[in-house]
Amino acid sequence: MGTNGRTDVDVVVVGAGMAGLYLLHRLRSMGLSAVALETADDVGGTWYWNRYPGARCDVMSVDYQYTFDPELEDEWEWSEKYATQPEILRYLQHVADKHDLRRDLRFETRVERAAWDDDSRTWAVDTSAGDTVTCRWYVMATGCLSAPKDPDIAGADRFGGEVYFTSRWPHEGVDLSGQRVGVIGTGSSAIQSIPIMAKEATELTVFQRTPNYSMPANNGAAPAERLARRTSEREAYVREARESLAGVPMPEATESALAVSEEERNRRYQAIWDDGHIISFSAEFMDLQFQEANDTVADFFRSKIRETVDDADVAESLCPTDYPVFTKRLCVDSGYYQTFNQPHVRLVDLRKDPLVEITETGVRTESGLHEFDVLVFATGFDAMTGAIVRVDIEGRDGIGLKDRWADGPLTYLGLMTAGFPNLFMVTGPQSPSVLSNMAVSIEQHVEWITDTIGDLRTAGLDTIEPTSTAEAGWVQHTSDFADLTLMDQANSWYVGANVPGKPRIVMPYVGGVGRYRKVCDEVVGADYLGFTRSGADGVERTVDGVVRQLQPDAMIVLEVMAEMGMPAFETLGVDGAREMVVATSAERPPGPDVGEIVDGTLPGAGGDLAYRLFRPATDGPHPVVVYFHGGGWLWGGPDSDEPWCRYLCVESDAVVVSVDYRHAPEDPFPAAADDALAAVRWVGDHAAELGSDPARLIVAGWSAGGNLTAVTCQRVRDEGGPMIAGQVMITPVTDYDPTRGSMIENDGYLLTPALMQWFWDHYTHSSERRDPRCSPLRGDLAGLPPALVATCEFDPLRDEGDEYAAALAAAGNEVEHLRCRGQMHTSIPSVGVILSAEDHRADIARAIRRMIGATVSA
Ligand code: NA7
Repeated sequence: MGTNGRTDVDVVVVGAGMAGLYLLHRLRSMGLSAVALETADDVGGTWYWNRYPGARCDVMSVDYQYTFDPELEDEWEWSEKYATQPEILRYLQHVADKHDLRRDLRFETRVERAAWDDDSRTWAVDTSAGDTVTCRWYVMATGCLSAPKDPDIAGADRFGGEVYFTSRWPHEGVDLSGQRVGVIGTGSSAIQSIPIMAKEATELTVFQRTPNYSMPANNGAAPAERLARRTSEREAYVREARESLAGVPMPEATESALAVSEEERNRRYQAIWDDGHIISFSAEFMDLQFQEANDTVADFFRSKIRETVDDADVAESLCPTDYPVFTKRLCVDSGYYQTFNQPHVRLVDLRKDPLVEITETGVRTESGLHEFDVLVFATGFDAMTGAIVRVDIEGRDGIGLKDRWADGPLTYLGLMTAGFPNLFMVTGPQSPSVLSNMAVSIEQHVEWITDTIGDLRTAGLDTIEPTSTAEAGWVQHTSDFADLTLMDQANSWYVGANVPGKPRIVMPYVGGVGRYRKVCDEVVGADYLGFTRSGADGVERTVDGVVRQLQPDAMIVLEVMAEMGMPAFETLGVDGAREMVVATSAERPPGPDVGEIVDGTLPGAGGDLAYRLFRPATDGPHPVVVYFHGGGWLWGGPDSDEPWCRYLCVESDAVVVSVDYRHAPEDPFPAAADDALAAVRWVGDHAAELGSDPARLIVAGWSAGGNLTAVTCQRVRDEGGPMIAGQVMITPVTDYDPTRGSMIENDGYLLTPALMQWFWDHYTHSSERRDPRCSPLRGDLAGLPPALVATCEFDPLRDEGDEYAAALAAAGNEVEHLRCRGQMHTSIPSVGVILSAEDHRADIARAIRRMIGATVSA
C-alpha cells in the first residue's frame, strides 16, 4: 500500500512475533481480514531483535513452543534443552511459512498512531509508510521486552568507538577479536553474552550496578523424559502447563523449605542446580516467596558464586545481597561466573566505584577513565508498558493511553483498558506475562481475544470495552496479590524501577497462569462480566462487576480446602465437626513467641472453666484482655484461637486470658453468656494476682466470642461491674436474622449462612433469639465501654456487625469500626496464614493500646 493510502480490514495486529503470528492464523481461520504491521523486515519479534551472542530462551524448548498445531510438534525437533535465538527464529519463520502467514504481514512498517473513531466505531492506524489502515479491532502484540530502554547515562552518545545494544545486535554479527570491550549491565542479556564476548575480546570490562542471581543452564540435548511425556501424554501435558503456576507442567510444592534440615535443603537445591531448570524451584518448596525460606535459596546461590569465582573481592561484588531471589528475573547462564577468573576480564562494581559519564574514549567512573574500542549497552528494556505507550494511542474522547497510564498501567485482565474500545493487548501488564512461559500465556491471550471477537459477531455486536469498575477491581486484585510477595523489594523491571521516572508498580500478575486462565474463562462464562458490549444499532449490554474481590490469600485457603474435599461442618454432626476443627488447628502456624504461657481454671457460672494466660515478655503489670474464642458456641477451648491470642499479647503488650465457656448443645443458651460474665468478673477481681492491672481490663472475642464480648459488656454495666476499659468484637454475632443481605450473599467463605443457622439452632431455641443475651443488637446500648468492631466484607455476619457498630455510635458510645476489605470471617484470627489481614490485626492491637491509655504511634 502506497503513501497516504487507506486500507480497511477487520483486525490490525501490531507485531509479528509469537503472538502476532498466531493471531493472524486464528483470525484468518475465522474468516476475518487481518494485517500485521511489523517494524522489522521479518517475523520473530523478540527473537528477531534479541540476537546478541549467546541469546537463548530461559524456558526449555520442549515447553516454549506453540501447541495449536500438533503437527508442528512432530515435524520440529529442538536440538537443545534451551534453544538459541537462531533456532527459535527459524522455528517462527517455519510457522509463518507453513501457515502462509506472510501474505498478511507488512514488514518495515511502524505504527505511529492509532485513534478510535466513535462514529464509525473503528480504529484508524497510521503507519510509518504514510498510510492509514482502518479496522474494527486493534491488537497490540508488541511483546513485553521489546522497547529498549534509553541509555540513561551522561554522555551516552559521546563515545567515538563502536557502540552496540544487546537488544539491537547487528544481524551480520560483530567481530570483537583484538578489541577492548566495555559492557554496561549485568542482566540476563549481559550474563548470556559476556562469556562469549570474552572469548574474542582482548580485554573485557563489565560494569555492574546490581549483581544478579544466575544458575548454570547445563545445556545439552532436550530432556528425554519430558520430551517422551510430552509426546505420549500430549493432552495431559499441555493441560498441566495451562493450569500450572508458570506455564510449565510441574508438581505443586506442598512442603516448607524450613521444615527440612539445611543439609537436605541444599541437597535438593543442588539437584535443581545440576538440572539447570529454574522453574523447578517453584515446585520444590511452597514458601520461597517468603523472606526466611527465600534466604535459604539466596544463601545457596551466593555459596555457588563464592565457590566459582577465584578472587574473593570479585566474588563478593557478584553476590546479590540486598534483594530476595526471584524478585528480579533469575538468569540462566553458561559459564558466566567462571568468566571472571580469566585474566583479561574485569568487573567494575559501580556501587563501590560509581559511573560518572561516558566520554569519547570510554567510561569514566569515580576511580578514573576506562578506555575501550567497543562499548556494549546491555541496559535492558522499558518493560511491559514501553512498547504499548510508545505508540500514540488515542481512545474515546481523545484520551491518550500514555496519559491515562501516567501513574501506572490500568487494565482489565491485562487484556483491555477502559476508554479504549476494541483495543486488545497480548500479555499486557497485570496478566501473568513475564512471570510465565510466554508461549502458554500468548496462546491463551490470542485464543481469548479471537474467541471474544467471535462471540461479539455471533451476538450481532461489534464493540467491547471494560467498565471502570471492573478495571479498578482488577488493578486492586493484582496489587493485593503482589503485596503477598517480596516482588516490591527489588529495583527490577517487573516494578518499572529500571526506567527513571516510571511509576513503581508490580506489573505482572503474580497469581499464576492456571488461576488467571480460570478468571478469564469465568468472565466469559458470566456473559462478559466487567465489559460493555455494543452494536451499531445502539444496542448496549453491560454486565458490570468485579471478578475477584476476595483477598488472594483467603482465596487460596478456599482453593486448598476445596482440593482437599473438606465437607461442610454442619454435615458432620457436632462431634465430627469438633474433630475436624481440632485436626485442622493442628496444622496452623503457632503465632509469635510470648513471654510466658500459664494454664489455669477459674470458677464459671456452672463449674470450673479452663483458661490459658499469655504474658508479654516485657515488664508488668500489664493491662489484661479477657478473650473469648470463636466456634459458634459449639466448640473450642482456651487454645482455639491461640495464634491470635499470642499476637494480641505481643502487639498490644497485654496479658491475654483466653477463657473457655460451656458449649451447646450440651449446655445451651444462656450457659456461655453466664460463663463469660463470671469469667470477666473473676479476672477483674484477680487481675493483680495474674500480674495485670484491673483498671485496664479489656474484653475481646471473635465470632461467637465477639457475641459474648458484646453481651458481657451490656451485663456488666447492668449487673454491677467490673469497670471495662474497652470491648473488642471481631466479626461478632450480634443478632439473629437470616434475611440480612450479607447472610444471603456470602455463601462459600467457610462460615456459611447454613452453618450459622446450624449454630443458632444448637445454641438457642427459636423463642430465645430476641434476647439481648444472645442478640445484643436488641439490647440497651447506652453507656457502654469504648468499642472496636471489625467486620469483613465476605462474611455472613458483616451486616449485623456493621449495624452493631452504627448502633453503638448512635447510642453515644465511642466506636472504632474496622471494615476489612476482601476478607472473610476467619481472616483476622488466621495469624501467619492470611497475611493480607496483617494491617487489620495491627489496627486492632493499636486500638487496644489506645483503650488502655498507652501512647500509640500510627
Ligand atoms: P535487564 O535485566 O533489565 O538488565 C539490564 C542491566 O543493565 C541491569 O544490570 C541494569 O542494572 C543495567 N543498567 C541499566 N541501566 C543502567 C545504568 N544507567 N547504569 C548502569 N547499569 C545500568 O535487561 P536484559 O536485557 O539483560 O534482560 C531483559 C530480559 O530479557 C531478561 O530478564 C530475560 O527475560 C530476557 P540494574 O539491575 O537496573 O541496577
